[in-house]
Formats: sequence, C-alpha cells, structure tokens
Amino acid sequence: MLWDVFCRVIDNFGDLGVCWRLSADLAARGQRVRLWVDDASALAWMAPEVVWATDESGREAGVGHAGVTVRRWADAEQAERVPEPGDVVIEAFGCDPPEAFLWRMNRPTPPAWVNLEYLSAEDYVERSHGLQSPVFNGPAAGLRKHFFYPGFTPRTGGLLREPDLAARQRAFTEDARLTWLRQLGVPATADCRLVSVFCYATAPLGDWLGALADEALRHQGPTRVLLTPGHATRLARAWHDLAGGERRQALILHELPALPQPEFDRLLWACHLNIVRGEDSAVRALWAGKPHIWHIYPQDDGVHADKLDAFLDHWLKGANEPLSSAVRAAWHHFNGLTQAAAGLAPALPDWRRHDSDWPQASRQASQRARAQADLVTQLQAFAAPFVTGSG
Ligand code: TRH
Repeated sequence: MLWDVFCRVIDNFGDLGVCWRLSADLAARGQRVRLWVDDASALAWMAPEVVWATDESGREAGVGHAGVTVRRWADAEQAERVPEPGDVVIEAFGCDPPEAFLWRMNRPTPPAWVNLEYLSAEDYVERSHGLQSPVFNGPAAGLRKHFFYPGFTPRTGGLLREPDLAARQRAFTEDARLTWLRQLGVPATADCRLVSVFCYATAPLGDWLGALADEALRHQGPTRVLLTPGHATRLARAWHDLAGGERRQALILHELPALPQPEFDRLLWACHLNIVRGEDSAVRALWAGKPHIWHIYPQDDGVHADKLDAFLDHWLKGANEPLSSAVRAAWHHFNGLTQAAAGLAPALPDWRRHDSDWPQASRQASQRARAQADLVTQLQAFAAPFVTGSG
C-alpha cells in the first residue's frame, strides 16, 4: 500500500522524530511511504541517508531510505503538483493537510484518513481512540477522519516498536557496546557508569550533576555523562564552570553530536541512567529497559503534571513502594513539580548495579509493554477496512 504521512514541525524534534520512525517502520514492513514535511532540516542528522534530488518536473524529493520518499509540504499545496493520494493518509498531530491535497482525496473511493495523536497514558486516550469525525465543509466535505491514539493499554493504538528491535538489542552485546562507545569518542570501560542527558532549557541539570558527582565520589568509580547537543550541553558547561575541583573531576562530560535516530536509540541502550525529553525519546527509554527520568514538554496551563503522573503510573506498575516514591520524587524534581531546597536534587534509587530494584523494575516495565501489539501493526489493521471501503 502507499501511505501519505503529513508532518508539520511545530517545535523541537518530536513531530518529525515520530513521523520519521513511523515512515521507516512502515517501509520496513514492505509499505511505500511519502512523508510530506514543511521543515525537513532535522533529517540531516536524524536520517542522514536521506539525500535530496530534483526530478524532471522540478520537484524535490528526499530519497536514500528504501521505501520512503520525503516530499516538500509546499508541493502538496499546489493543485497542479499534487499527485494521486495513496491508500492511507496519516495526518500527524492534527496538522491539517493542504487543501489542494484534500481536494484530490475527495474521490469516489477515498483513501483512509487517520489523525495520529500525541502519546499520553491518561484515561481519555482509551475513550478517544478510534473515534471518527465526519467533515461537513471545505474540500474534504463528505470524508471521515479517524482518530488513532498511541498508548499503553489494550484499548489504545500501542507504541512504535520496530519488529527487529529486540534482535538489534540482543546484538548490542557488551563488546559491541564498548566498541560503539569508543567510536563515539567515549573510551568507557566495563566498570564505568554512564548517564545520558537530553533535556529542555528548564532542567535543574546543575543540581543533578552536583548530586551525581557526589555519588561518583562515594562509589569511587568513574561516571561519564553523555550530553546531547543544545540545552544539555549548555547547562552542563555552566555547571562545570562553577563546580568545585573535586566534583568537577568526579564526572567526565562528553559533548555528543546529534545522532541518527538508530544511534540515539543505541545511546540509551549503552547508558545505565537516561535523562530524556519528549514523548518519542520517552518510549525509546522504555524500550532501553534502563532507569530513566523523563523531562516532559512543559505546557503553560500546567496540564503536563497529570500527563507525567499517568506515565509514571504505567512505568512503575508492580514496583515496590520505596522505589515508586523515590522515582516519583526524582521525576517531579527534575520537572520542577516539587519545592526542594535550592541546589539539592533528591537522592536517586540505586541505578548503578544491574540487579538493584530500579534497573530490574525498568527491565520489567519494558517487557510488560512489549506484550502489547505495536503501533504500526495496529495502525495497519485499523486502516485496512477503510482502505477497502468496508469500514
Ligand atoms: O524534541 P522533543 O522535545 O519533541 C517535543 C515533544 O515531542 C513534545 O511532545 C512536542 O509537543 C514538542 O516536541 C513540540 O522530544 P522527542 O519527542 O523525544 O523527539 C526528539 C527526537 O529526536 C526523537 O525522535 C529522537 C531524536 N533524536 C535523534 O535522533 N538524535 C539525537 O541525537 C537526539 C538528541 C534526538
């Protein structure tokens, strides 16, 4: 089948990150995908295999990833340039495909039209997943939009998880991990503890690096902190400039380049503790099965606090009480949801030893989530009846 995926980049990397993962996953299952995006610039590092070429009609297309063609959003806005729509049209996060494209969709046997929503673990997701909305006006009048909600429970659309994920993780043995880290410029040894950081500007990262440095001094083992570009690197530099000599030496900071998506996933597998931000990375941290802290995208009206707690509830299901409270306190502090004394990050549960509670609970949460059918499997089944016109 041919899928048209529409993506508008609002802010940050999550919109394109999810749409790219979805497109690549569909392609890996033998589907053909056109990814329409208004700003493809992040693909230069997220999917560097994509190269741009101009066809004989002057249209630009990003090619290089088997099964996926990246197209300029603007080309779907000009009636004379709009191609025949595919079998399924995915509108990511209510991004409103261009009118010229909607006109073409409005044919006797229209494509399945699916609005892929943001991931949340809150209760409304089950109530909203699968709802339809008839369109009464405009170029799409008479068509129906179907709402597809990713989620953690059986009555939701599941999480993006490639069919070969487990095999790739198994192939990432301890030797492979150390080799991969060396190639990244991180000369880690097996006894070295690693922390990755991908966060927003508001993160209390200085407090946390101070606490991690104190921990490293107590354990007398090296701790390396792997910093993604942007806020994490900037905040860590600021901490480093002000930290005392002993603390500064206790942490070895590494400033990483922006990594291709599969390498970003490996970063999370390679570390013992991951600090991640945004929904897509939160899911990847879950698949990594390692202790993690989620820096949620902050919203002005504060609704992110409930969203954060709903995520926590899922991930901590079955965890013992002391661990649950300590992890909750850590997540809340990192997200500015608790008042702690300035400069003090809460004590973290043990994330260093493979067999301690937090790493174990993280592996269990990952296993539990794998029991659910993944998002692309569910999306294909969801769209199929509408494609054949029987839905
Ligand atoms: O960038 P984000 O903060 O995106 C956010 C959220 O999606 C949020 O919900 C949304 O409303 C807001 O944007 C507008 O975090 P997220 O979702 O984790 O997306 C980051 C993507 O970047 C993810 O696909 C992983 C990818 N990535 C790499 O591929 N390589 C890297 O080196 C890094 C740091 C990230």
